[in-house]
Amino acid sequence: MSSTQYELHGRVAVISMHNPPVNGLGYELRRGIVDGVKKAEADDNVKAVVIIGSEQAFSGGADIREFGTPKMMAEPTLPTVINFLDTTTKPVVAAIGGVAMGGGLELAMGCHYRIAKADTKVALPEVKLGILPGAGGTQRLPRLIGVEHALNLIVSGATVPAAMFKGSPLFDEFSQGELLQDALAFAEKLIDEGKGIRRVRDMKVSHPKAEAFFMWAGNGIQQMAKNYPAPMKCLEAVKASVFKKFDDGIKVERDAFAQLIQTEESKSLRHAFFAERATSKIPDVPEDTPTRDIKSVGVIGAGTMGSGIAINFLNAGIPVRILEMKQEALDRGVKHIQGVYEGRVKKGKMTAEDAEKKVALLQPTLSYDDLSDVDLVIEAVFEDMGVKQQVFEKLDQICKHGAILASNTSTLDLNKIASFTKRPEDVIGLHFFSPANVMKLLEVVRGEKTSKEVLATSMKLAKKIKKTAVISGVCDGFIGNRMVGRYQTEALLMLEEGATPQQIDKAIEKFGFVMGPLRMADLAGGDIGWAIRKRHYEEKPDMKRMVIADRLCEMGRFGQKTGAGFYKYIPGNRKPQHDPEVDKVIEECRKEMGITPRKISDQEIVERCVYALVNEGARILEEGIAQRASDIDIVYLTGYGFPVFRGGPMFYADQVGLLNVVRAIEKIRENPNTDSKFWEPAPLLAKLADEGKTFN
Ligand code: 3H9
Repeated sequence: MSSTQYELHGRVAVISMHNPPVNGLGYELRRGIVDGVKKAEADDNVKAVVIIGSEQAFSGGADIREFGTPKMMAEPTLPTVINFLDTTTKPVVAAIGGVAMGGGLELAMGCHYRIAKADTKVALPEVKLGILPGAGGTQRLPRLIGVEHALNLIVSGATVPAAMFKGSPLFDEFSQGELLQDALAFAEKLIDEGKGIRRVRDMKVSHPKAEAFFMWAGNGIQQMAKNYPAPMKCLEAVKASVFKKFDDGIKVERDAFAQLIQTEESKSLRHAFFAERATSKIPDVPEDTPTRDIKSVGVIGAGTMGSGIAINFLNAGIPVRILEMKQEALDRGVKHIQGVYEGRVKKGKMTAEDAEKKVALLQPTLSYDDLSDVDLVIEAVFEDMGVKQQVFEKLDQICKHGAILASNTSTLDLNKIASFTKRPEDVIGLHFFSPANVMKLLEVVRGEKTSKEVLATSMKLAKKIKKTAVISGVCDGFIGNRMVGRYQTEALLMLEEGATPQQIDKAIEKFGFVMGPLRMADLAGGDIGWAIRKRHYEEKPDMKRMVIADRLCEMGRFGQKTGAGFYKYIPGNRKPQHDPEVDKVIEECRKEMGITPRKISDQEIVERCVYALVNEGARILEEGIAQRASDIDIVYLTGYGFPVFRGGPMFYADQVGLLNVVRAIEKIRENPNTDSKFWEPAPLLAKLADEGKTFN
């Protein structure tokens, strides 16, 4: 089917857009719209035109896949299409339902009239892609809804319902029935009343205290935008709508668009957009794979992790039975869950009635038998194979046929865990990140025997509980923790060699991470990393010890929870404070190891930490643990605070150039304090670098 269809309905020509899934305004669609309107102009019997999309989408905006390709610039471009509408003689009505976003909303604003379903999702979300509306949105929206509202919407990229603009000329009418029929009736009325074209560009726009308003708004935006140039450009363009003539304002917008689309930030954000959507695609699990109904969930363990996991399902309206061994621990978990909901009510994020309904879905229990009929069980018990064995053997005995048995393990061998049951095909890893009710990432660990049905069900469920699910194969630490282990190791080695915790964290945070590696270790709990290290020391007796970190743990310094780790903490305050005690420990350890401290540059800190992620990521990719490089990026963007404006470690490496990454890695390898085996460039990285290729 071609991208547009042209049909006559009496005196009205209807151009319907068909470019699934979201009517992205790609070249063919743009061409079809212009051809359709030209045809209508040439037909004396046609008195008005309606442009309509599908039920799901009027249009999701410019086709982002075309960005950076010749098709994007092929005429008619979107600005040309919209300019063209301004030159026509017959009224053009946009009939809007589903979503009208970005270029889609700009197309609608380029039409002379608009009728919409009240629940249409409306947005100019370009800023989230590191750009600004580039087809007149910054000039037309202020004319239709006022400067302040328009600036808010453009800078935030927020999606709001069309009904919010009732009473403004953004929508002339709201359709109560069938959209096309209502649009046709609206167009007929226009014709009957002799209403001609009405161009948004001719409307007035002003603000009573424009200078002061933009100054004030600019200060706020500047602070919020930090590493992103787009929000300030949005402000400049909206400001131009007030202070400049329409065409000059459009020029400001076009120039900014042309600049922003070339930035690393925009490339990274666009990469993240597609990467996030790619994660759900599993090459050997077709989209029509049957799934199981998950109507009830059991969670084993009511600690921070277990109760956080439970909240996800309660939020989605799925009843949860939460199990603990002791009443006291169970009560603590339930109290924690109630507290989270109370907090949401206090913050005005939900009503007390809603919160009550959610909590009512929770059934605390001390008996495994209460899990016999749930559709999915997730265990969040102590990270120890022996403990997991007991839990899974028990689950195998009591759970009904067809129940999915999931482990929240973050490092242990899922295949081994599955082998404790007689139904390994029903066993899967669902690795939530702490706090589990807040963090978006869910690593879905596919065991050797996990069935496709169980995998497809888990991915569907992840969507329902609003997680970004990434598939990982089985290995120690899966994707995220396996990589972070290497990253943390480099940070600890640099402590030995001469850096301070403050310097390391500052350099990594300047690079854009939400938190440096040592602050992160203090937040996660030093004991967790220590337990993993001790297991590794046992498995590989000749491996290098992390002397400083081990010493701090031996002193009971487990980070925030004990008030001291790599930093010290004042009770009730999470802000890390420099601790001279730590300096002393570091100095002692260096002496014991015979290391003379040297000055370490911020560049070295960033390269060693980030390229450790890249090198391990390349191995993970080559081993097939991750399905694609962009999945690794999503793990890091959503679970580990990697700067979104850098697109994730693998995308960042692509931008630096893999040959440059290899050269830097070879240099790091010359340092005798590093693990020279690890710092051999991963074969895949070396190969891609050689061939001048990229990961993504
Ligand atoms: C723009 O308009 C610039 C202009 O100002 C100026 C131009 C000169 N293009 O999210 P979903 C794909 S910039 C291409 O899972 P949902 C998406 O990749 C644009 N593809 O569905 C996925 O593909 P696949 C401003 C797009 O129902 C599929 O559609 N607009 C586009 O949860 C389904 O997506 C935006 O930023 C696109 N524009 O949500 C809107 N949009 O199946 C971005 C989607 O192969 N889009 N796809 O994985 C969205 O926010 C959501 O997709 C939307 C639907 C709300 C529309």
